[in-house]
Order: sequence, then C-alpha cells, then structure tokens
Amino acid sequence: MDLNTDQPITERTNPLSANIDILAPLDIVSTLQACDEEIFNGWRDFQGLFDERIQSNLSKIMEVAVDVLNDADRSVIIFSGCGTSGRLAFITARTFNSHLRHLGITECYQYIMAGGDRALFTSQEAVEDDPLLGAKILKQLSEDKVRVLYFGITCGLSAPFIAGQLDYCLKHLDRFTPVLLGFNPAHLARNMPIEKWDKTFLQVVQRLEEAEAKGQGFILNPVVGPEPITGSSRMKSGTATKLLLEAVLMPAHAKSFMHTKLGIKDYLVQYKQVWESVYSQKSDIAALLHLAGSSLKQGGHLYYIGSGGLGIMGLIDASECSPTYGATLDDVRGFLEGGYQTLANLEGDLSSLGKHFGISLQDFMDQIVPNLTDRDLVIFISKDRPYSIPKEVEVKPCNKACIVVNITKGDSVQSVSTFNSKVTLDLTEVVLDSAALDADLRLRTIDLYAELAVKWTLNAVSTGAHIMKGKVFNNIMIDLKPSNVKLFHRAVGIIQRYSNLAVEVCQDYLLRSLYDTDDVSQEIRSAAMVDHIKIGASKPKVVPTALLAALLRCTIREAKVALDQQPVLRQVILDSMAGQQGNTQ
Ligand code: F1P
Repeated sequence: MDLNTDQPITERTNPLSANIDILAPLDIVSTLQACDEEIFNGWRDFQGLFDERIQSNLSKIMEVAVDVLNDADRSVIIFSGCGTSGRLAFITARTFNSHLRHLGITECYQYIMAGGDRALFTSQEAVEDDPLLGAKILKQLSEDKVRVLYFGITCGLSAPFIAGQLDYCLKHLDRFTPVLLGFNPAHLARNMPIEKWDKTFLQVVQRLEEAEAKGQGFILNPVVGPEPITGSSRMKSGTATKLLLEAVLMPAHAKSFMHTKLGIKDYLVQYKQVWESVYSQKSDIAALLHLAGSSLKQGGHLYYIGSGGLGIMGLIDASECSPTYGATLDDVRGFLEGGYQTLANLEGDLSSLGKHFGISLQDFMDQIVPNLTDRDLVIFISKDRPYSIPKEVEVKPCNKACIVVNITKGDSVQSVSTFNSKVTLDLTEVVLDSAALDADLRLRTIDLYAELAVKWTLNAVSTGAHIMKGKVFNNIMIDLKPSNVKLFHRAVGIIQRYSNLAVEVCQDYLLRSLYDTDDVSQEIRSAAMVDHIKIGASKPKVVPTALLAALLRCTIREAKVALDQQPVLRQVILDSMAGQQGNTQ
C-alpha cells in the first residue's frame, strides 16, 4: 500500500502485482494483464487515456501535426527521449517517415536518442542527466526549420535531458510547439536540483502549463497507474507512449494525405482490442515465459529473431534487460533481418562498436548459432506464418519457439518446423474503420497493432523469465543498475524500503557497494553524482550487495560472498530478512 502521496505514480508499487515474484507463470501473465488494463480503464480517480483534457490535447496536437505535415519541406516533427523512451521515439519516427517516403513527401520526422544510436541497444543512461546537451542537440537539429512540433518523452516527468529541450522550446515559441509526454500528474514532476543547471523539471513543467493555457504547448500526461515491476517504465508507460504517438499521427496522416477523418478515440479503443487479443492467449504466453525462465535460470540465453517492426520490438525488449535486471548484454539479445539496413537508424551500421552491436541474422548465424546449447531459447517472431527456422538452427539442441501475429484473414499456415512453444496472436478481428483509410495506411496501422502485440508478449516473457531467475523481490527489481540520477535515488529507496534505515545511511550503503569500501570517505561522499553513476553503469550487483550489507549490517565483502553462494537474489534477501527477525526474537 502506498502511503506516500508525493511519490510520482510511475515510481509507486502496484498493489496488483505485490506478490508477482512468487506466482506461477500463468498467474504472472494474468497479473500483467490486470496492470495493463489500467492503461485503458484508468487508475483510481484518474481516467487514463480517455480523460477529457488528454483527449482534447490529443486533438489539438493532431491539428498542429497536420499543419506541420502540410509544410513538410520546411518543418520537422521531433521525438526525443532517454532509454526506452528514446527507442520508442526512434521507431515512431521510422514508421511515419516510411509512410511519407511511400507518398513521395519529404521525410520530416526526426528522433533524438539520448546517448546516440548506440543507446538503441545498450543503455547509456547517464546522458539522461544532461539538460544542456539535450538543448544543444535540439538546437542543431531544428535550426533551419520554420516550424517544429517537438515531443519530449519522459515517462516519469523527470529526465533533465528532456527538461533542457523543453526549456529551449519554451524560449522559442514562435517556431516550436512543445509537447511533454509522460505519465505523472504535472505537480509530481521531479523537483530535485539538476547538476549544473538552474531549474528543476517541475519548474519547466509549470512554464509549459502556462504555454498550454495559451495553446502554445501541451502536456500529454495520462495517469496509467504504477508499473507491474516498480519503476519499470518500459512496460505500461512504454506501451502508452507508443500508442499515444501513433494515435495522434495516424489520424494526422489520414487527414493531411487522404483527407479523411480518423477518430483518435476510436483508434485508442482498437488498441484495447489488441490488448484483449494478446491476453486471450495467456496460457501460451505463460508456457513461453516458463521456457524462457528455465533457460535464464540455467545460465542459458534468450534470442529474439524477427523482421521489420516486429524484429525491432525484439531488439528493444532485449536492450532493456541489462539496466532493469542487471542482466549481461549476452543474456537476452535481439536480431533483425536485414540488420542496420532494415533498422534505418541515423548513424547507420554500428557493428564495428563491438559484438553486441551485431544485430543482423548473419551476426546471429556467425556469433551465436555455433555455440547454441540445450539451455538456450530462440524465439522467432513473424506475421501470418511461422518463421522458417534456418537449417543451421534446426539441428541445434536449443529450444525453439515462435510468436506469430495473424493479421490477414484466411487459412492459417501450418508450420513445417517443430517449435517447443508457440504463441499465435490473432489480430484479424480487430475492426478497423477501413472506409477512412486507404489500403496502405490500413496495412501500416495493422502493422503498428502487431508491434504492440509483440511488445506486450515479449515484455511478459522477459519480465517473467527474470522473475523466475530470482531478480525480483515482491514487485521490485532488486538488481537494477544505478546508472543515472533517477536510478541512483530509486536504488536508495529500495535499500530503505527493506532495511528501514535512514535515507542517509542507505545512501552510504550504496556508496560502499559502488566504491567497494566499508568506510565511505568524505571525498567519496562529496564526489559529483556523475562519478557514482559512471561506476553504477558498469559494476555488477551493486544494489543487491548494498541491500544485503544493509540488511545484515555486514561488510561489503561479506555481502559479496553471500551473493556468490546464492545467485537467486530474492532468496538471499528472504534468508537475510528471516535471519534478522530471528535475531530480534
Ligand atoms: C528513461 C529511462 C528508462 C529506463 C530507466 C532509466 O525514463 O531511460 O527508459 O528504463 O528507467 O530511465 P523516462 O525519462 O522515460 O522516465
């Protein structure tokens, strides 16, 4: 039960998932279903997506988008974000540029991914804390444009990188229409000082509220309830980000280029049908989750293979496992047919950066296939027909699974390959108002629904698999990487929650673990946050070590030894909490 009403909703624990760590796979999926339902039905007194102000803002933003699209040569629509928000910014720009290309219209969508394209697959979360860098990149990207529709995405209304960009927009309202997209009420925007800056996020939001009153900017912040895994904004918030951007831009494209009206609300209702279709398959999803969890538990790996947008959803899901669950970059990986050519990212082929930047099927064949074992699971993702497993993989002892999204009515195609697990997501009954759309836009819309269906499925699988691996305690990710200011404070909060020690003491335990010492010097204490975070981004098990040391009041070395003996973190914590109670009896 959350008593702290000052806490941002995106950082609160969701009572629906309080015991998700001890549930069986099918119950895990049912819990995720219930949490996701809050996206559409709202949370407590909040109306969620269908809130009147949100609906009205969506329509107004759609009209601005139409104006910009009608002057595409001289204008730009920019999506910007950090972590998952940046990855969704990327895929949205990619989707809508592709439609413009098809129509022969100047591609006027741009994305800003904090940390650059390498952050599309590996977390570069420290950049999130730099408002000046954010503003500088936005300035460069928009300098020669007469009109800019800017979407700053930060689920927690907290990323300084986005605050810097919003501030820049607010200083240039003659050219910019800023939209802040996130999932907390405005007054719960982060009000902490930002290093080397003179404003807090909340202060920027307050100026944006004034702009909104004059129709010069918008805050798109439906409350969709806390995440099923506390603070894991890749889940509900990521889903809501994707569907809100699409629900504005699909109707904007329909109006600008087809001269037809597509209701934003109808669009959102259709997403709810997609949600229903996905979870109607929860037994199969649970079976896949179980297979994935068994692989990770035995030290095996999880690989996603797919093409187009569905393959990209795999890349995105895989990229999030490291910061969220302290997974290694090898634990969960995504591969995309056509690699960087299909991805069409700004910086092009990044494979020279290292093996984790190899994303093509060829990379999978060269790097992974020769070493596949019976502990690994390969999940093939495709539309309408099951993926044909390459012969080289077919003969390997690994588990093979497929996710098939049916979007075309007709006889379903039987698989010639043998899969250990199969999930079929049927979207053929999701009713589109096809009269309002031409064939191309209709297909693109269905593709977007398919992407979301795959996102829901993969989120369930990778979340459930890490739960099975013991990386979640109650509904809290206990092995997150404290790799930016938000995550540093979240880590302190986790230590405090279970140890009941004062915040300062918990912060000290975190510093002890970060710096491998039992004696936090004044120098460490007064170091810049950026130094702490640099270590937090690369060092394994920082939070579990700190938490255990705090619970057992033991040295960092002792905590590490205990963790080495029992890698299932939730078990270590349970044991140490039981020990603590024993001591006080
Ligand atoms: C951005 C973000 C998340 C990531 C992690 C760190 O959050 O990078 O995507 O999963 O929580 O922060 P936000 O700015 O969208 O709230």
